[in-house]
Amino acid sequence: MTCKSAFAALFFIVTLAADASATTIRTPADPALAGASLIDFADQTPGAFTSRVIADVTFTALDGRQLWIRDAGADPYSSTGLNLETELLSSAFEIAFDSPVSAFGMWWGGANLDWTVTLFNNATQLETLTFYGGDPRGPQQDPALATYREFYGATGNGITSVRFDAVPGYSPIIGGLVETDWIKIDDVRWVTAAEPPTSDPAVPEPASLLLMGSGLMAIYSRRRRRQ
Ligand SMILES: [Ca+2]
Repeated sequence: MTCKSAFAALFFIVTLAADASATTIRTPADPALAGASLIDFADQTPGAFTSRVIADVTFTALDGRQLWIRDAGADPYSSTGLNLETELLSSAFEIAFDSPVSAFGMWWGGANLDWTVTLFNNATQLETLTFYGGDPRGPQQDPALATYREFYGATGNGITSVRFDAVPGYSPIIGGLVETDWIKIDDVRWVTAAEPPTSDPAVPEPASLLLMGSGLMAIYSRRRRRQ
């Protein structure tokens, strides 16, 4: 093993240990959401706002516009009673968690557009996903098959915030190009990430892998000196 390839292998092992990629969640029954905390907005004061803290979660409009909490009455979408809405007001917003989470999810109702969903661990971007709307050709391929009451969420390695950006697109329902989207979010669920284990010998941490790596390097250079 050359010095260079030893370093490459070590880098690969450390990267592998530190990274776990995100997956999309499509049902509140997903095992990743077992024991999740829940916000159903039922105890909230209705109204428009730019930022609001509920339990350990902060909801913020990011485009200088506003979000709503309100009850639009019986509808064919996903919400029950009070819920969070963008109502053509906001094309970008953020959900931030006080403590890193391993998974989150929510009812995602009435989306016409696709939304780009970016997961962050503080300033580090973890993953970018798409929550599909009903109108553009999303995974349903046929708008007639879109339910407009989807459940969407994701798992991730220590998610501290999630940014949602509407992807402008043609809406056959609205009959033109739309840049903002009226979505209704309810029953926001999240699971606080477990503290990383400190003394589990079965799962080597990046630090111990580094030590292991430097051991390999020591053996390598001793062998080299002998030659
Ligand atoms: Ca509700």
